[in-house]
Amino acid sequence: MRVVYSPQHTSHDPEHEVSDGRPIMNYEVPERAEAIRISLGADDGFTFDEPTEHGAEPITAVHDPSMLAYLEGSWADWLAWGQTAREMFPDTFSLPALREGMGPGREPRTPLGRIGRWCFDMATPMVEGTYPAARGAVDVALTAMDLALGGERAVYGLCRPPGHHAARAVFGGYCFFNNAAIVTEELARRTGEPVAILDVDYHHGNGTQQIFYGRGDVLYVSLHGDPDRAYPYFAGFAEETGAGAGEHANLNLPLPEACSNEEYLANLDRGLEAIAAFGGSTLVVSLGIDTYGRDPICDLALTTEAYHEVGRRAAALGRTTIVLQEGGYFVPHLGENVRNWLLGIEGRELDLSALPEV
Ligand code: Q9C
Ligand code: ZN
Repeated sequence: MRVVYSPQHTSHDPEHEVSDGRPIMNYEVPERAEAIRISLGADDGFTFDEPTEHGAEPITAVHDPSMLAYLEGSWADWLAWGQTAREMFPDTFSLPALREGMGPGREPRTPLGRIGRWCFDMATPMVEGTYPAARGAVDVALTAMDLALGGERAVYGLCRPPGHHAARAVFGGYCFFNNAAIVTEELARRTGEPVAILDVDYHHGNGTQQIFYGRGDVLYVSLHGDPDRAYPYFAGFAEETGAGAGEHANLNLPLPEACSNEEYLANLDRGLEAIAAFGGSTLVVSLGIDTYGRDPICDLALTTEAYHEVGRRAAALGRTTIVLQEGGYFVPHLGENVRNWLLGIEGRELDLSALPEV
Protein backbone atom coordinates (compact mmCIF):
# COMPACT_ATOMS: atom_id res chain seq x y z
CA MET A 1 0.00 0.00 0.00
CA ARG A 2 1.15 3.52 -0.76
CA VAL A 3 1.58 5.74 2.32
CA VAL A 4 1.80 9.52 2.13
CA TYR A 5 3.92 11.08 4.89
CA SER A 6 5.73 14.37 5.49
CA PRO A 7 8.14 15.22 8.34
CA GLN A 8 6.54 18.70 8.35
CA HIS A 9 4.15 17.53 11.10
CA THR A 10 6.97 17.76 13.69
CA SER A 11 6.80 21.58 13.63
CA HIS A 12 3.47 21.30 15.51
CA ASP A 13 4.66 20.33 18.98
CA PRO A 14 2.09 21.45 21.57
CA GLU A 15 2.96 20.98 25.24
CA HIS A 16 -0.24 21.45 27.24
CA GLU A 17 -4.01 21.13 27.23
CA VAL A 18 -6.79 21.49 29.78
CA SER A 19 -8.75 18.31 30.38
CA ASP A 20 -11.18 17.31 33.13
CA GLY A 21 -10.46 20.52 35.00
CA ARG A 22 -6.69 20.11 34.98
CA PRO A 23 -3.74 21.39 32.97
CA ILE A 24 -1.98 18.31 31.56
CA MET A 25 0.63 17.44 28.92
CA ASN A 26 -0.88 17.47 25.41
CA TYR A 27 -1.58 13.99 24.03
CA GLU A 28 -1.41 14.97 20.38
CA VAL A 29 2.39 14.85 20.06
CA PRO A 30 4.83 14.29 17.14
CA GLU A 31 5.79 10.85 18.56
CA ARG A 32 2.37 9.59 17.46
CA ALA A 33 3.00 10.02 13.75
CA GLU A 34 6.60 8.85 14.10
CA ALA A 35 5.43 5.62 15.76
CA ILE A 36 3.11 4.97 12.80
CA ARG A 37 5.84 5.80 10.28
CA ILE A 38 8.23 3.38 11.98
CA SER A 39 5.72 0.49 12.10
CA LEU A 40 4.74 0.86 8.44
CA GLY A 41 8.36 1.45 7.42
CA ALA A 42 9.38 -1.89 8.91
CA ASP A 43 6.89 -3.74 6.65
CA ASP A 44 7.86 -4.16 2.96
CA GLY A 45 4.19 -4.08 2.04
CA PHE A 46 4.16 -0.28 2.48
CA THR A 47 5.91 2.28 0.25
CA PHE A 48 6.22 5.96 1.14
CA ASP A 49 5.45 9.05 -0.95
CA GLU A 50 6.03 12.71 -0.07
CA PRO A 51 3.02 15.00 -0.45
CA THR A 52 2.80 17.55 -3.26
CA GLU A 53 1.51 21.08 -2.68
CA HIS A 54 -2.15 21.59 -3.48
CA GLY A 55 -2.51 25.27 -2.56
CA ALA A 56 -5.29 27.03 -0.68
CA GLU A 57 -8.24 26.47 -3.01
CA PRO A 58 -9.24 22.98 -1.76
CA ILE A 59 -9.10 24.37 1.81
CA THR A 60 -11.37 27.35 1.14
CA ALA A 61 -13.77 25.03 -0.68
CA VAL A 62 -14.57 23.70 2.82
CA HIS A 63 -13.43 26.32 5.35
CA ASP A 64 -14.20 30.03 5.80
CA PRO A 65 -11.38 31.89 3.95
CA SER A 66 -11.11 34.12 7.03
CA MET A 67 -10.22 31.06 9.14
CA LEU A 68 -7.40 30.17 6.73
CA ALA A 69 -6.17 33.78 6.84
CA TYR A 70 -6.38 33.75 10.65
CA LEU A 71 -4.38 30.52 10.99
CA GLU A 72 -1.78 31.74 8.50
CA GLY A 73 -1.12 35.00 10.35
CA SER A 74 -1.88 34.13 13.95
CA TRP A 75 1.64 33.35 15.15
CA ALA A 76 3.20 36.51 13.67
CA ASP A 77 0.31 38.45 15.17
CA TRP A 78 0.92 36.91 18.61
CA LEU A 79 4.58 38.00 18.50
CA ALA A 80 3.72 41.44 17.10
CA TRP A 81 1.53 42.09 20.15
CA GLY A 82 4.51 41.33 22.40
CA GLN A 83 3.39 37.92 23.63
CA THR A 84 6.26 35.63 24.68
CA ALA A 85 4.54 32.33 25.59
CA ARG A 86 5.47 29.41 23.26
CA GLU A 87 1.82 28.27 23.11
CA MET A 88 -1.22 30.33 22.25
CA PHE A 89 -4.49 29.38 24.07
CA PRO A 90 -7.80 31.23 24.14
CA ASP A 91 -8.72 32.84 27.45
CA THR A 92 -12.18 33.87 26.33
CA PHE A 93 -14.63 32.24 23.93
CA SER A 94 -16.83 34.59 21.93
CA LEU A 95 -19.93 32.41 22.14
CA PRO A 96 -22.90 33.76 20.13
CA ALA A 97 -25.00 34.23 23.32
CA LEU A 98 -22.58 36.92 24.51
CA ARG A 99 -23.90 39.28 21.85
CA GLU A 100 -27.54 38.21 21.92
CA GLY A 101 -29.70 41.07 20.69
CA MET A 102 -26.64 43.10 19.62
CA GLY A 103 -25.78 41.55 16.26
CA PRO A 104 -22.64 39.46 15.73
CA GLY A 105 -20.21 42.41 16.06
CA ARG A 106 -16.89 42.53 14.27
CA GLU A 107 -13.93 40.17 14.57
CA PRO A 108 -11.80 41.04 17.63
CA ARG A 109 -8.42 42.70 16.87
CA THR A 110 -6.08 41.31 19.50
CA PRO A 111 -4.56 37.81 19.19
CA LEU A 112 -6.45 36.64 22.29
CA GLY A 113 -9.71 38.07 21.07
CA ARG A 114 -9.19 36.44 17.71
CA ILE A 115 -8.26 32.97 19.00
CA GLY A 116 -11.36 33.14 21.22
CA ARG A 117 -13.37 33.63 18.04
CA TRP A 118 -11.82 30.82 16.00
CA CYS A 119 -10.97 28.10 18.56
CA PHE A 120 -13.62 26.23 20.55
CA ASP A 121 -11.64 24.43 23.26
CA MET A 122 -8.56 24.31 25.53
CA ALA A 123 -6.96 21.25 23.89
CA THR A 124 -5.69 22.90 20.72
CA PRO A 125 -2.88 25.39 21.37
CA MET A 126 -1.04 26.94 18.45
CA VAL A 127 2.75 27.04 18.47
CA GLU A 128 5.20 28.65 16.06
CA GLY A 129 5.13 25.75 13.58
CA THR A 130 1.43 24.84 13.78
CA TYR A 131 0.34 26.46 10.53
CA PRO A 132 2.92 24.82 8.22
CA ALA A 133 2.21 21.46 9.88
CA ALA A 134 -1.55 21.85 9.43
CA ARG A 135 -1.06 22.80 5.76
CA GLY A 136 1.24 19.78 5.40
CA ALA A 137 -1.46 17.45 6.74
CA VAL A 138 -3.90 18.77 4.12
CA ASP A 139 -1.33 18.14 1.37
CA VAL A 140 -0.75 14.62 2.71
CA ALA A 141 -4.49 13.94 2.51
CA LEU A 142 -4.91 15.40 -0.98
CA THR A 143 -1.86 13.53 -2.28
CA ALA A 144 -3.35 10.29 -0.96
CA MET A 145 -6.54 11.22 -2.85
CA ASP A 146 -4.52 11.80 -6.05
CA LEU A 147 -3.00 8.33 -5.76
CA ALA A 148 -6.45 6.80 -5.26
CA LEU A 149 -7.84 8.63 -8.30
CA GLY A 150 -4.78 7.37 -10.18
CA GLY A 151 -5.96 3.79 -9.66
CA GLU A 152 -4.73 2.67 -6.22
CA ARG A 153 -7.38 0.58 -4.48
CA ALA A 154 -6.52 1.86 -1.00
CA VAL A 155 -4.12 4.59 0.10
CA TYR A 156 -3.13 5.78 3.57
CA GLY A 157 -2.45 9.44 4.42
CA LEU A 158 -0.48 9.78 7.66
CA CYS A 159 -2.10 13.10 8.57
CA ARG A 160 -0.94 15.01 11.63
CA PRO A 161 -2.40 17.22 13.05
CA PRO A 162 -5.74 15.42 12.69
CA GLY A 163 -8.81 17.12 11.22
CA HIS A 164 -12.31 15.83 12.00
CA HIS A 165 -13.16 18.30 14.81
CA ALA A 166 -12.51 21.34 12.59
CA ALA A 167 -15.78 22.78 11.26
CA ARG A 168 -16.26 25.28 8.43
CA ALA A 169 -15.45 28.32 10.55
CA VAL A 170 -14.10 27.08 13.90
CA PHE A 171 -11.28 24.74 14.97
CA GLY A 172 -10.40 22.67 18.04
CA GLY A 173 -10.04 19.09 19.28
CA TYR A 174 -6.34 18.95 18.22
CA CYS A 175 -7.53 19.81 14.68
CA PHE A 176 -7.01 22.90 12.49
CA PHE A 177 -8.05 22.01 8.92
CA ASN A 178 -10.48 19.15 8.31
CA ASN A 179 -8.29 16.90 6.16
CA ALA A 180 -11.03 14.31 5.52
CA ALA A 181 -13.65 16.94 4.62
CA ILE A 182 -11.25 18.69 2.25
CA VAL A 183 -10.54 15.39 0.47
CA THR A 184 -14.25 14.52 0.38
CA GLU A 185 -15.20 17.85 -1.19
CA GLU A 186 -12.39 17.61 -3.74
CA LEU A 187 -13.42 14.03 -4.59
CA ALA A 188 -17.05 15.08 -5.03
CA ARG A 189 -15.97 17.88 -7.37
CA ARG A 190 -13.53 15.82 -9.41
CA THR A 191 -15.68 12.69 -9.79
CA GLY A 192 -19.16 14.23 -9.77
CA GLU A 193 -20.18 11.21 -7.69
CA PRO A 194 -21.54 10.92 -4.15
CA VAL A 195 -18.87 10.23 -1.50
CA ALA A 196 -19.18 8.29 1.77
CA ILE A 197 -17.18 9.00 4.92
CA LEU A 198 -16.65 6.37 7.64
CA ASP A 199 -15.34 7.97 10.86
CA VAL A 200 -14.05 5.42 13.36
CA ASP A 201 -12.21 7.79 15.69
CA TYR A 202 -13.40 7.47 19.32
CA HIS A 203 -14.61 11.07 19.25
CA HIS A 204 -17.51 12.22 17.14
CA GLY A 205 -16.27 14.16 14.09
CA ASN A 206 -18.35 17.24 14.79
CA GLY A 207 -16.49 19.26 12.16
CA THR A 208 -17.08 16.80 9.35
CA GLN A 209 -20.73 16.43 10.34
CA GLN A 210 -21.22 20.23 10.38
CA ILE A 211 -19.55 20.73 6.99
CA PHE A 212 -21.75 18.19 5.20
CA TYR A 213 -24.93 18.33 7.31
CA GLY A 214 -27.04 19.86 4.53
CA ARG A 215 -25.53 17.84 1.72
CA GLY A 216 -27.27 14.89 0.07
CA ASP A 217 -24.21 13.89 -1.98
CA VAL A 218 -21.99 13.18 1.05
CA LEU A 219 -22.84 10.48 3.58
CA TYR A 220 -21.25 10.85 7.01
CA VAL A 221 -21.23 7.73 9.23
CA SER A 222 -19.58 7.89 12.66
CA LEU A 223 -19.02 5.36 15.46
CA HIS A 224 -17.98 7.13 18.66
CA GLY A 225 -18.23 7.37 22.41
CA ASP A 226 -21.71 8.64 23.29
CA PRO A 227 -21.56 12.46 23.59
CA ASP A 228 -23.66 12.15 26.76
CA ARG A 229 -20.32 11.24 28.37
CA ALA A 230 -17.62 11.83 25.74
CA TYR A 231 -15.94 14.80 24.08
CA PRO A 232 -17.06 16.85 22.10
CA TYR A 233 -20.32 16.62 24.15
CA PHE A 234 -22.34 18.97 21.89
CA ALA A 235 -22.75 16.76 18.78
CA GLY A 236 -22.81 13.10 17.80
CA PHE A 237 -26.33 12.23 18.96
CA ALA A 238 -28.23 9.48 17.15
CA GLU A 239 -31.10 11.87 16.36
CA GLU A 240 -28.82 14.07 14.22
CA THR A 241 -29.65 12.69 10.78
CA GLY A 242 -28.92 15.66 8.49
CA ALA A 243 -30.95 18.66 7.29
CA GLY A 244 -32.68 19.67 4.05
CA ALA A 245 -31.08 17.91 1.10
CA GLY A 246 -28.80 16.17 3.61
CA GLU A 247 -31.66 14.55 5.57
CA HIS A 248 -30.73 10.85 6.10
CA ALA A 249 -27.14 11.43 4.92
CA ASN A 250 -25.79 11.60 8.48
CA LEU A 251 -25.63 8.48 10.68
CA ASN A 252 -24.35 8.65 14.25
CA LEU A 253 -23.74 5.43 16.15
CA PRO A 254 -22.95 6.39 19.78
CA LEU A 255 -21.25 3.62 21.76
CA PRO A 256 -21.39 2.69 25.46
CA GLU A 257 -18.46 2.76 27.86
CA ALA A 258 -16.21 -0.37 27.70
CA CYS A 259 -17.69 -1.33 24.31
CA SER A 260 -16.25 -4.72 23.24
CA ASN A 261 -14.98 -5.81 19.81
CA GLU A 262 -18.26 -7.70 19.21
CA GLU A 263 -20.55 -4.82 20.07
CA TYR A 264 -18.35 -2.46 18.07
CA LEU A 265 -18.43 -4.70 14.99
CA ALA A 266 -22.22 -5.03 15.20
CA ASN A 267 -22.47 -1.22 15.09
CA LEU A 268 -19.91 -1.10 12.30
CA ASP A 269 -22.10 -3.40 10.20
CA ARG A 270 -24.98 -0.94 10.55
CA GLY A 271 -22.71 1.82 9.29
CA LEU A 272 -21.38 -0.26 6.42
CA GLU A 273 -24.91 -1.18 5.35
CA ALA A 274 -25.77 2.51 5.10
CA ILE A 275 -22.63 3.13 3.04
CA ALA A 276 -23.37 0.17 0.75
CA ALA A 277 -26.87 1.55 0.14
CA PHE A 278 -25.42 4.97 -0.73
CA GLY A 279 -24.04 5.55 -4.23
CA GLY A 280 -20.50 6.34 -5.31
CA SER A 281 -17.28 4.44 -5.82
CA THR A 282 -15.07 6.06 -3.16
CA LEU A 283 -14.83 5.85 0.62
CA VAL A 284 -12.97 8.26 2.91
CA VAL A 285 -12.03 6.80 6.31
CA SER A 286 -11.27 8.98 9.34
CA LEU A 287 -9.08 6.45 11.15
CA GLY A 288 -8.80 7.00 14.89
CA ILE A 289 -7.20 4.37 17.09
CA ASP A 290 -8.36 6.02 20.33
CA THR A 291 -11.05 3.30 20.57
CA TYR A 292 -8.23 1.06 21.87
CA GLY A 293 -8.70 -0.53 25.30
CA ARG A 294 -5.40 0.95 26.46
CA ASP A 295 -5.95 4.47 25.12
CA PRO A 296 -5.20 6.96 27.94
CA ILE A 297 -8.11 9.36 27.19
CA CYS A 298 -10.91 7.09 25.94
CA ASP A 299 -13.07 4.32 27.40
CA LEU A 300 -13.86 1.64 24.79
CA ALA A 301 -12.22 -1.79 24.98
CA LEU A 302 -11.11 -2.67 21.46
CA THR A 303 -8.08 -4.87 20.79
CA THR A 304 -5.73 -5.04 17.80
CA GLU A 305 -7.81 -7.89 16.31
CA ALA A 306 -10.74 -5.48 15.98
CA TYR A 307 -8.71 -3.06 13.84
CA HIS A 308 -7.80 -5.80 11.40
CA GLU A 309 -11.44 -6.86 11.21
CA VAL A 310 -12.74 -3.30 10.72
CA GLY A 311 -10.29 -2.86 7.84
CA ARG A 312 -11.37 -6.19 6.36
CA ARG A 313 -15.08 -5.33 6.54
CA ALA A 314 -14.49 -1.83 5.08
CA ALA A 315 -12.63 -3.42 2.15
CA ALA A 316 -15.63 -5.69 1.50
CA LEU A 317 -17.53 -2.58 0.33
CA GLY A 318 -15.35 -2.86 -2.78
CA ARG A 319 -14.70 0.89 -3.00
CA THR A 320 -11.59 2.92 -3.66
CA THR A 321 -10.58 3.86 -0.14
CA ILE A 322 -8.62 6.82 1.20
CA VAL A 323 -7.66 6.23 4.83
CA LEU A 324 -6.65 9.36 6.77
CA GLN A 325 -5.17 9.39 10.26
CA GLU A 326 -7.11 11.08 13.06
CA GLY A 327 -6.57 10.27 16.78
CA GLY A 328 -5.01 7.43 18.82
CA TYR A 329 -2.95 8.17 21.93
CA PHE A 330 -1.49 4.92 23.28
CA VAL A 331 1.74 5.51 21.39
CA PRO A 332 3.48 2.15 22.15
CA HIS A 333 0.82 0.24 20.17
CA LEU A 334 -0.35 2.96 17.80
CA GLY A 335 1.84 1.99 14.86
CA GLU A 336 0.96 -1.70 15.01
CA ASN A 337 -2.74 -0.98 15.40
CA VAL A 338 -2.73 1.23 12.32
CA ARG A 339 -0.66 -1.36 10.44
CA ASN A 340 -3.14 -4.11 11.29
CA TRP A 341 -6.07 -1.94 10.17
CA LEU A 342 -4.32 -1.47 6.84
CA LEU A 343 -3.42 -5.19 6.62
CA GLY A 344 -7.14 -5.85 7.01
CA ILE A 345 -8.09 -3.56 4.18
CA GLU A 346 -5.47 -5.14 1.91
CA GLY A 347 -6.63 -8.69 2.63
CA ARG A 348 -3.39 -9.54 4.42
CA GLU A 349 -3.32 -11.64 7.61
CA LEU A 350 -3.55 -10.24 11.14
CA ASP A 351 0.03 -9.85 12.46
CA LEU A 352 0.54 -9.40 16.19
CA SER A 353 4.24 -10.32 16.05
CA ALA A 354 5.53 -6.72 16.31
CA LEU A 355 3.17 -5.58 19.08
CA PRO A 356 5.51 -4.63 21.96
CA GLU A 357 4.81 -5.94 25.47
CA VAL A 358 4.44 -2.80 27.49
N1 Q9C B 1 -11.92 15.26 29.06
C1 Q9C B 1 -8.97 13.65 18.37
O1 Q9C B 1 -8.94 12.52 18.79
N2 Q9C B 1 -9.68 16.62 25.04
N3 Q9C B 1 -9.24 14.70 19.17
C2 Q9C B 1 -10.80 15.94 25.54
C3 Q9C B 1 -11.75 15.04 27.65
C4 Q9C B 1 -9.62 16.82 23.60
C5 Q9C B 1 -9.59 14.54 20.54
C6 Q9C B 1 -10.96 16.17 27.02
C7 Q9C B 1 -9.75 15.56 22.79
C8 Q9C B 1 -9.59 15.81 21.32
C9 Q9C B 1 -8.60 13.94 16.96
ZN1 ZN C 1 -10.36 11.08 18.75
